[in-house]
Amino acid sequence: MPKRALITGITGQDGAYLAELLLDKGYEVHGIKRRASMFNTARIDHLYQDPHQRQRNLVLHHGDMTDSCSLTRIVQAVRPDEIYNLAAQSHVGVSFEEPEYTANTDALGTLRLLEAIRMLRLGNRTRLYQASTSELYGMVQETPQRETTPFYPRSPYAAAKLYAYWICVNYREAYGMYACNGILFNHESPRRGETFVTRKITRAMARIVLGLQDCLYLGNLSARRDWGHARDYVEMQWLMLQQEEPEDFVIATGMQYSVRDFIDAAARELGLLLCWEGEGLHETATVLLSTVHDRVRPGQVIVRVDPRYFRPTEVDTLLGDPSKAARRLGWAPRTTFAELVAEMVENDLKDARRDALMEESGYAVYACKE
Ligand code: NDP
Ligand code: GDR
Repeated sequence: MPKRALITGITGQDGAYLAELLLDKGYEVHGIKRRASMFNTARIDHLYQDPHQRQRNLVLHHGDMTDSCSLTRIVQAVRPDEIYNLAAQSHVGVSFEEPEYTANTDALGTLRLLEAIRMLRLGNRTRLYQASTSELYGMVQETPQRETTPFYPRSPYAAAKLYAYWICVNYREAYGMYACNGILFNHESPRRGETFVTRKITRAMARIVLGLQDCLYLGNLSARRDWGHARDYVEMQWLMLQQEEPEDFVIATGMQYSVRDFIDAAARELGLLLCWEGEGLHETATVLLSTVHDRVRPGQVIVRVDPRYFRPTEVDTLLGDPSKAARRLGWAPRTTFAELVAEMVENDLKDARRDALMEESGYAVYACKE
């Protein structure tokens, strides 16, 4: 019998990479998608299997982390060997605007899953991976951050994820459940949501060089993050559940860059050299040299600051120490920062070229800007 996995958040960035990985490993994969007014499976459409086929190894179920009934029903029907709890309202900025919904989904949603496993007496069979986060460290108490570094959450998102972290530890200790926290630092990819800062940058800059957009507006340019590739990080999610004993692990690259560094790296990929001027709200990036794209002229301001993107409380700096994962799981990230930026830029340039072609052919293209 193939192993059976259930992925909450299968339609998200990590869910899509993890589904690919598990299918490659011969798993029967079940995923929870929520009802939306339009199709919301773009990231996994390439894995789609006709629900009318009898033999399928990818099955999607309607459910929601805010709805115990659906979660219990799905866990009961699937009886998974492994659950990967990736579903979340995962945007830190948005969590200040929707704090209650974020807590309901990210904190209580995790409790609902654990309770489903417990009530259905699946504790001996089902292993749970919880998508914990470097945001738990928030106002950092130690650098680099490791498994033992104290937490100090700085947003409703991080506070909700703190509850989820501890409820997993508690169910592990109280009921002997196999539940692990992966404390993952930021990880990105061409599948990253368009409103997270890396994707916002690569998408906007690709559109700028093709003349589809003039300027990119951002918040805190000095924030520093430890950015890895999502494809590398989902391997670690799987590896964690293959250990004899459940444990928590930090997953990171051990390298740190600022938002400004990310912009410069994306600019280089596009053949632009930028000049940074001004401070705070008045900081800008101007094109100094443009080697390949005639739509961008030297002197054009392509990055400005908009305070709308500042957060009431910010996480200024995060840098992970992945040495426990390296030692115990033999894990190391494969993709460098430069390779990550290059892959994201290439993907967004392809999309922007398609939009430019559509416009030239007389079709209106409406692209959302953050
Ligand atoms: P995404 O935002 O790309 O995906 C989130 C997924 O959760 C989507 O499938 C989304 O569905 C689903 N979802 C949201 N709310 C609900 C709900 N109420 N019920 C059911 N499903 C819901 O996140 P990532 O893939 O980037 O991250 C995966 C997990 O890892 C998240 O829990 C995130 O908080 C955590 N994490 C992410 C890091 C990162 O850098 N990417 C780092 C550390 C932790 P839909 O597609 O319909 O919106
Ligand atoms: P983060 O990612 O908050 O670290 O959470 P995000 O890309 O949103 O922000 C990173 C940093 O960039 C700054 N920033 C901006 N951010 C956004 N989104 N938009 C902007 O315009 C902008 N300008 C500057 C932010 O202030 C921040 O400092 C991500 C999510 O995936 C979480 O779910 C996950 O838990 C953590 O990573 C680890």
